[in-house]
Amino acid sequence: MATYVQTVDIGHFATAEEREALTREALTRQALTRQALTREALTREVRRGLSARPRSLSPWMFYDAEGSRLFERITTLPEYYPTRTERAILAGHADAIVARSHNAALHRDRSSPLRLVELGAGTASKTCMLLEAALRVSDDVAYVPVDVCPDALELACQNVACALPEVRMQPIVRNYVTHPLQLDPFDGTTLALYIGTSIGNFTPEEARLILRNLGSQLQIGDALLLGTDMVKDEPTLLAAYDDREQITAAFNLNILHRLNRELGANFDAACFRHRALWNSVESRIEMHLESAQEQRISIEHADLDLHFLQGETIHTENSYKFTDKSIRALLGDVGFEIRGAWKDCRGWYTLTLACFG
Ligand code: AVI
Repeated sequence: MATYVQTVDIGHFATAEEREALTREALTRQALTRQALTREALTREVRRGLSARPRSLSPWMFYDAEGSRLFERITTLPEYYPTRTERAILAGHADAIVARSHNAALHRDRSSPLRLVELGAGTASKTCMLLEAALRVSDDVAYVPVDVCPDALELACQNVACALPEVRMQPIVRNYVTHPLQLDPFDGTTLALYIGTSIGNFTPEEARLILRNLGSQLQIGDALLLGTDMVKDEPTLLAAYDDREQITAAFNLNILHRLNRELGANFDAACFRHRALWNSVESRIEMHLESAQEQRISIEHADLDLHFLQGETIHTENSYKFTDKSIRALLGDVGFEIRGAWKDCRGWYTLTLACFG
C-alpha cells in the first residue's frame, strides 16, 4: 500500500536497503506513537463518559478501521439519504461553488493557487467533484484532507491521486476536535470543506469552537463550504439512523467491540441494543446503546468496573438537524458571511458557502 500519510525524513543513507529499513522503522515508531496516543484518549474518554450519569461516549470513538468501514456502508443504505443528496447537489453545482469561492477573492486567475482543506475527509468520495471543478479554475490545486483515521485518509489520498494526479496532496492525520488544525501559510485562496453534515455531530458550542478554530487558520477572502442535514419529518429521520439491515446498529455497537480490542474490556455486544430517537427540542437525532439486562463490565486498561442496570443507556451520538435560521446563526456567530446556498429539490440538505472576514 502506498504511504501518503506519513512523511519521514530518511536523510542521506548509503544503500537502498538502509533507507528502506529506516523508513520502515520510522513508520513503525510513528504508528506506535499514534496507537499510544489513541489509547490514552480512549482511556480518558471512557473514564469520563462511563463513570458519569447519564453515561455517554464521544462519537469520534466510532471511527477505528472497522467503524470507518461500517460508516461507508451506511452512506450507501437506502434509508441514509444525506450522502447521496449531498452528492447530487455537488454533481449539479460544484463548478458554481468553486467559481464563487475562488472569485470571491479579488484578482484571481488560473495561475493563482487554490487549496481545498477538508475536515473529516473520510474517503473523500465526494470531494473529487470539487477538485475537478477547482482544476477548471486554477492550474495549481492542492488538497489537504484532515482525518483522525489514518486508514480512511490513506484511501482518500489513493482515490484522489488515481482520479486527479495533478492535484498536490498534503494529508494531515489529526483529531481536529481535540487538537485544533494548524495550516501552513498559503499564497492563494483556501476553500475549507466541512461537508457530509459532520458539523451535526457536535453540540452548538462545540460546532462554534471548531468553526472558530478553522476561521483562525483562514485569511480574509478564504471560504468555507458547510454541509448540513435539515430538519424534516420524523419517520424519515429515524429510518436514516435505524436501518432495516441493522448496519447503523453494528456501527453503534462497534464502540463496545473497540473497547474490548483496545482497552481490554469485556462487553458482550449481544447484551446491548441500538436505539435511535428524535429529540425535537434540541433538533437532533440521538443514538444510544441500551443495556438489555443488568450486567457487570470491566475495562482492564482503564481500571474501571461498571455496573449496568437493565435499560440503562450510553449516549453515543447526536446528529443535529438544521434550519436556514440555525445555519445563519451558527456561521454569523463565528465570523463567516454567507455567499450562497445550494439545496436539493426537497430541501433536505444544504451546502452553504461562506466567506471569512
Ligand atoms: C458522520 N455523521 C455525519 C453521521 C451522521 O449522520 O450524523 C454519522 C452517522 N451516525 C449514524 N449514521 C451516520
